[in-house]
Amino acid sequence: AISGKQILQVGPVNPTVAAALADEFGAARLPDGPERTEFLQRHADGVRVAVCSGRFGVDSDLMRQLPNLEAIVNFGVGYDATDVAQANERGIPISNTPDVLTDCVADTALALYLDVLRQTTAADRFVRRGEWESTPSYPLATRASSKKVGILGLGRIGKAIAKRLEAFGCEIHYHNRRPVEGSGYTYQASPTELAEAVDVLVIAAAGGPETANLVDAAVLAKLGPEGYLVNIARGTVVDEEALVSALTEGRLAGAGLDVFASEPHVPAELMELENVVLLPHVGSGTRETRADMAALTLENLRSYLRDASLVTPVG
Ligand code: 8YV
Repeated sequence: AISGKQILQVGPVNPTVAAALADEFGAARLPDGPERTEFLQRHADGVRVAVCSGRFGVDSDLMRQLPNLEAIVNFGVGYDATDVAQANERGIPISNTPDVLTDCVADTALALYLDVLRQTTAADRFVRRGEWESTPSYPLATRASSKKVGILGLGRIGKAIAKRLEAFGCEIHYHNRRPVEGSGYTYQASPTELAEAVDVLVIAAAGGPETANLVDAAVLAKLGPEGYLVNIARGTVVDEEALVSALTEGRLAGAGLDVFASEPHVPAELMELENVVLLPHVGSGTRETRADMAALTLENLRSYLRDASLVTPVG
């Protein structure tokens, strides 16, 4: 049987998960900074299960230092901070938390979509600055209903976003590794073709090496000066430098961003722009969904400790 000390918490995790790891399992926590080396020298061989979250995964260096690692339990649906290739090579299964967060992440995408087109937070700032008193009307925004919207990555979250946008009368196009049978939406063969066909591009693709910089300068150019970008997936899917240039030079109408290339860093140029909505990676951030994600994370851990099976393994 696996004992508490053989479970390693990597990075900060959700408070419910952290409390269970410490109190129920007596798990160890990987220290940050200089103590990490000593900790690993002493304990690395004993680690059999790693629990991680968000941008603190089991990266290639750490995984190499854990020769007896058997499983990785990830809080969150995305696990791109973990070296999946090395895990696959070594036969180390990974679990994530799909489905339970789909609705909240899709809701966040819609919040960004509506905000960036209708300028709600920018208009709120206008009121708070007291400008309404002196300026009779706020500049006109862009219609959000009945737009052509492209979904990059028509998985669980992409479909939930598309379904919400259908209620706004939007025409849905998408690009995905493979066309999705029976979706009823228009498939575009590449991100460039998708961007060319739509008014708004919504990114819902998984992160990791396969999707890095999928939305590059060429894709943004096709979206054009009237086009908008919404990203609730991973910052790495977008060439962030190209995005910042397009926005600062007026080659894109606006962007709603929940994710960034190297969080929590947000490019300073974006802070100045009224047509950009910036969120601190809160896509799944509701009490209800985080509780469900915590429960599913712990279910995976308990299941692995019981019989070496994961409830929601990836891939
Ligand atoms: C984070 C997310 O995991 O599920 C994902 O992939 O990006 C989020 O839900 C969460 O913020 C914890 O870091």
